[in-house]
Amino acid sequence: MLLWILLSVCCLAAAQPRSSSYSGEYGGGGGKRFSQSGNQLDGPITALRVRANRNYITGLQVRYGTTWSQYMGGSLGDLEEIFLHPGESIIQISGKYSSYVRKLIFVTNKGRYLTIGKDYGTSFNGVPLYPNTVLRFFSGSSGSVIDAIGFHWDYPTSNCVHCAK
Ligand code: MMA
Repeated sequence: MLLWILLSVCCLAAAQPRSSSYSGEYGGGGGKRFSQSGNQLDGPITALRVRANRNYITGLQVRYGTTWSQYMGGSLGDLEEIFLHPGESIIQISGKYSSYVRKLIFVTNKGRYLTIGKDYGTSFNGVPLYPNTVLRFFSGSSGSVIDAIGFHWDYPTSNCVHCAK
């Protein structure tokens, strides 16, 4: 009986469609590690602030729902702000890296391409493994620039799960 229960639980779990995947990490080994996993509770990604100077992606801040994450990186270069449209999600991030992140190209499910940074280094294409999944949060390492970056994909989330309704 116990074996039968265990077997059914295992088979049910195995039959669940998978949805989570990870792309990365792209960049070098410097900086301090960060993960925005907990920011998902504020809602889906709705805007980005990306800073770049003539060589590197120097800073990153991500808006989850209506709440901006902590700013990662340094103050060199210019800050660019990108707002997504309602229902728009990031479905691919390509770019270049060497010991640091050099270039990021955000591609959305509405066919927009948002590019920032320099064409130098090794190319990467970060895409989700499973259909209909989108960028849910970033992780990586930063110091005075963004040293490395990784992308976490899953089904789109709805709104803030811990805000008062
Ligand atoms: C800091 C430090 C390093 C990191 C660089 C670039 C200037 O040094 O955090 O570990 O590699 O910034 O982000």
